[in-house]
Amino acid sequence: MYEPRKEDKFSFGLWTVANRGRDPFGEATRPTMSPTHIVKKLAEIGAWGVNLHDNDLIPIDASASERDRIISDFKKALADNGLAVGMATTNLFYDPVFKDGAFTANDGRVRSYAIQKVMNAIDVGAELGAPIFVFWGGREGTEVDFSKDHAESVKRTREAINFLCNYVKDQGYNIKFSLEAKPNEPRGDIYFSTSGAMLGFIATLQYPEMVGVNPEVAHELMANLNVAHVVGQCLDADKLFIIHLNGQKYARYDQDLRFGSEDLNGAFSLVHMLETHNFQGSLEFDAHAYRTEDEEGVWDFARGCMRNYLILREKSRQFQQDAEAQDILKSNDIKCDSWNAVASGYSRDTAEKIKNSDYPKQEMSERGLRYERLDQIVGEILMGVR
Ligand code: GLT
Ligand code: MN
Repeated sequence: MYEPRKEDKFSFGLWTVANRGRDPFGEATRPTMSPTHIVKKLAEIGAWGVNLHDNDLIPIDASASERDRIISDFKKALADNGLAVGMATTNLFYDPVFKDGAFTANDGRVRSYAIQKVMNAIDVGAELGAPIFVFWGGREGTEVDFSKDHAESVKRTREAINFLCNYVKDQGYNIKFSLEAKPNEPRGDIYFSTSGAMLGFIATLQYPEMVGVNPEVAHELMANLNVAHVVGQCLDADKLFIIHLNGQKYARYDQDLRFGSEDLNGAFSLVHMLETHNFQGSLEFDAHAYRTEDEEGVWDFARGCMRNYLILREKSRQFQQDAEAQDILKSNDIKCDSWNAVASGYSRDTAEKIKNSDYPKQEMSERGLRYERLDQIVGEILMGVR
């Protein structure tokens, strides 16, 4: 029942399972893993796809012939193992040249180099059949707030994304862009700190229909937000292209823990939203194994992410079939003619009618909603006693 299948569309970044356990206070605890080995292992454990940055696969200083050889080996591994590429992206944060940002660097040459690097990465993504190309601007931001004009930074980001949308169209690629928000880390403050900020920005672009978002659990929690609510707004806007799943404790550094290992209620609410809205995009795990693990622990981690999602999906179904829980939800869903009129659009007549209506304010105020019971039911489902 909890075995991943291709149609679940689970994927992992090369950078996630290849994470070597390095942190700001300590060296790597695991050896490197080759991309082709990762592809083989991911297929073995039942993932559908793999995600990558340009430099997860191709070293930043590779020659053209090295690049071609690496891509052809990787394509062969994908074909041999029946794995898809869920998304591709550009590393615009690791190299020292991006120390003050890529599209928002004060140095126009850095901004132009970033455009060049992204176009090359888009070419790689297109060659590998990636339907989505992600932008995560880890270095776009400041520590010193008066070092940049923040309105100018937004404008420069728009100029970059508009240019790159045109590049994709010009090349005839079948690729859409997805913007990923994070409030801070590695910069003191990162621009477009939440998925909500990204949604507002997308509406100002030349081709808004080409651009969506991929909220990440940990990033929204770092901003003290509710991920299920965030996902609700993205779904409503038809902008949830993919999602980055992981685990995170509130108010900490970016932990990127195994999905479902923290905040079980939050993870349940998120899965419940995705499942009840029949989300069709890929479910991408952007997390890594604890620093204590060897390679076997990495695959335990990866299996655990998928298994936890599938368990929570099953729990969501159980909740949807729980007569008592559904009864509580139904008893709170009270239909009202005035609201039906509001929902069907404004008319002077409706406005007049509503102004002249009497609503049973006291009864509405006094009615208990039974959310205590509802939450207990879900808790018992999650704890496995119901
Ligand atoms: C980086 C970051 C992730 C982004 C990746 C895409 S890289 O590890 O923490 O959230 O999704 O650039
Ligand atoms: Mn991510």
